[in-house]
Amino acid sequence: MSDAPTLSPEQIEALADRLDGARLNNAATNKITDEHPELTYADAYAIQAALRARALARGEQIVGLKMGLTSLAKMKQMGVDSPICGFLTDVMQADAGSVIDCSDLIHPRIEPELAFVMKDDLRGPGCHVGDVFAATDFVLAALEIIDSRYENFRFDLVSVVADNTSASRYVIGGVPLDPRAVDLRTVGFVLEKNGVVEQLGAGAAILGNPAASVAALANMLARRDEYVPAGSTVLVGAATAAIAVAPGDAVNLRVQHIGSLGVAFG
Ligand code: OOG
Ligand code: MG
Repeated sequence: MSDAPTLSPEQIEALADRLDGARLNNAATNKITDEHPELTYADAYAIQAALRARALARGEQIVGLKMGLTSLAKMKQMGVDSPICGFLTDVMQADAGSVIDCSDLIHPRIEPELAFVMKDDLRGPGCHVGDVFAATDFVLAALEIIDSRYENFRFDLVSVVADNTSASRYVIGGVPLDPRAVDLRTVGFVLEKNGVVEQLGAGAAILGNPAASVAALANMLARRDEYVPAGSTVLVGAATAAIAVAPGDAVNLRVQHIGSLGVAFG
């Protein structure tokens, strides 16, 4: 796939309007490649940037970044083959122990992640796990609630990039961990819904090492002259497949060495 833009600025704005409307009205839309089969990554990240500009214009604050599709389990579940990134705003943050209102969402799924909280800027290209360890303040456990704005949660890579990688809500918690204190590759994840174990994982599922996901993020951003700013929360991508949630569900994640956090749906 070529990476040159194919859409005009007017088309990019119109598609961002459509996706933003779908997010604000909780109404799924058809995927962008249905009408624009030639959509490139450059187009898709331009649409994502237009969504970010709209969020900023209505007072949302950018608080972090997310990687997506960094594990084989996720790539298989969604039928795609490479990592992508998106942005996180303050309105996506939900408190551990809170109840998330499903009437604000289309078809939510939840997935187990780690969050790296950065103390220094992290810039690519050439960023590696050592740079990530040096720039990280601490790591927490995280649950990401994804909610594709596309019908039936079906998309291809460029469509999901345009949709800010399905970002919807996230919850962080547990005891802050120094990422150098343990081997993040063997850290275990247990995801339970309504007291039943639904998914099990280990850190190595995430690009071999969750810190490698943060390095990959900095290297991807560098291609667009962007970087991971100090103070950002970075979600590294799910260690397992995502599970569907509905009103009445309670989800709990336990991450070895970090502890547990939960969220419920109403
Ligand atoms: C795309 C977002 C993937 C992850 O952690 O892999 C993602 C999706 O599956 O809808 O956030
Ligand atoms: Mg995710």
